[in-house]
Amino acid sequence: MALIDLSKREVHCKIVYCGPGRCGKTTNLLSVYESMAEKDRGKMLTIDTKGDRTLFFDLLPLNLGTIRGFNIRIQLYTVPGQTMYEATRKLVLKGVDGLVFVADPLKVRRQSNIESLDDLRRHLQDYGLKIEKMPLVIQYNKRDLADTPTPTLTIEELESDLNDTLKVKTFPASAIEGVGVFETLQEISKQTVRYVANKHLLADMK
Ligand SMILES: Nc1nc2c(ncn2[C@@H]2O[C@H](COP(=O)(O)OP(=O)(O)OP(=O)(O)O)[C@@H](O)[C@H]2O)c(=O)[nH]1
Ligand SMILES: [Mg+2]
Repeated sequence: MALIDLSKREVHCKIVYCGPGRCGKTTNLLSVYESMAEKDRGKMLTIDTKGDRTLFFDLLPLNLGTIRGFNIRIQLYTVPGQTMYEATRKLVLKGVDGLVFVADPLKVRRQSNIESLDDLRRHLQDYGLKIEKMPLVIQYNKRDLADTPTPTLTIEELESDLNDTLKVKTFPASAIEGVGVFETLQEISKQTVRYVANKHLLADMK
């Protein structure tokens, strides 16, 4: 998917937001869409949605400005989190350059987070990719619920469930309030552009 167009001096990268159903992937993209200036964002495409459940994917193209004279163009995707849409998730992951794993803090979703991360690892493997080698950040979403009676997991519990071995950068967030959304995007964009640039540099040297 990643493409470096030397004639247009453009870098194109694909970043996919993953995570269990209802963790807040679509809400992240909506928050990014609302906070970006019109000139830097394309149309947000929401392909096949029932209520607030994504059945296929969301797509938001962004222009993140220039790095060393290259225009950085990023496409943000979300997968459908519901377990039964496994085949679609795999399809959306094809050609991924960077990943955001959005974790749900609800205690009842503890196992769903773990299974969703395993599902992601497996799909990447099928595409010949190792999760440990990919640009990846974890977002601990819905932190606003920690101040409510809703039973939620602590950051420490989520860390131990999801990031014990990966040890990637993590961001507390409340996508619905627009908190932590930009920080998550900024870090994954930085990692992804570096990864794509290195990959092309190595390919050129072969
Ligand atoms: N309290 C709270 N609710 C949130 C937050 N982010 C999302 N939600 C709510 O969680 C529900 C699911 O959010 P979505 O963004 O549709 O979740 P999704 O991950 O795209 O779900 P699927 O498309 O089914 O995979 C919605 O009702 C959102 O309003 C958050 O930070 N805090
Ligand atoms: Mg969705």
